[in-house]
Amino acid sequence: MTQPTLYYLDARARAETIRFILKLKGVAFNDVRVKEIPADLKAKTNFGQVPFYEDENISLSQSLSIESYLAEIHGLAGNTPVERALISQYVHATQDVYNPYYRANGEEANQKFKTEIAPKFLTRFEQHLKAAGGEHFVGNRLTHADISVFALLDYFHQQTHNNLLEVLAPFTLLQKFYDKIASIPSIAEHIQTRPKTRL
Ligand SMILES: N[C@@H](CCC(=O)N[C@@H](CS)C(=O)NCC(=O)O)C(=O)O
Repeated sequence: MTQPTLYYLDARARAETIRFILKLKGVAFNDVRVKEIPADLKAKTNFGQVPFYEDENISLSQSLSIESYLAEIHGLAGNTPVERALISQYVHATQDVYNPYYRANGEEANQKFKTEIAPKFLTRFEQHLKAAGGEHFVGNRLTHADISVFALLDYFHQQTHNNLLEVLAPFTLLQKFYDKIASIPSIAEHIQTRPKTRL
């Protein structure tokens, strides 16, 4: 069996949840990181963008589609339509946090992100986690929703140049949730050994 290949920039950003899922499940993969997307890679992706994922069954673009596909084949998807819908809701909500951050251009936009946008979503994430029992967002086991929110919190942890960690300070339940998943050996090892990148 050939190893899957994930193509992305040399960054965490839109690829890190995919990497976390693969690492969590012990799937060996080629983690191809490019500085710029070369023309031959652009041509073979489905929309000219990365992340782009290939295995023996599929060539897939769109980060959330790749995550959902991997969640499905590695037992992190929901068991029922309701679970699947709730997982999708949390996964999409993370994008409503990342996207304004990626687009924040200048100090004013950055401050708005840190004082309004991020706290608004983190408050809701924490409330939902508490209502669900404090361990998992959906059901009573680890799912794609947990890995997705975990990856978002991890992103905040790594944005040291912008001190995003301070934004997480009031959210003690989310911090506990982060620490628990970060201590899973395969996840901890990935965090320790992955390339240190700005984004
Ligand atoms: N919605 C897409 C967005 C992908 C995306 O914007 N990728 C950027 C890198 S982060 C890219 O490939 N940009 C090059 C381009 O669009 O030409 C996803 O989530 O995968």
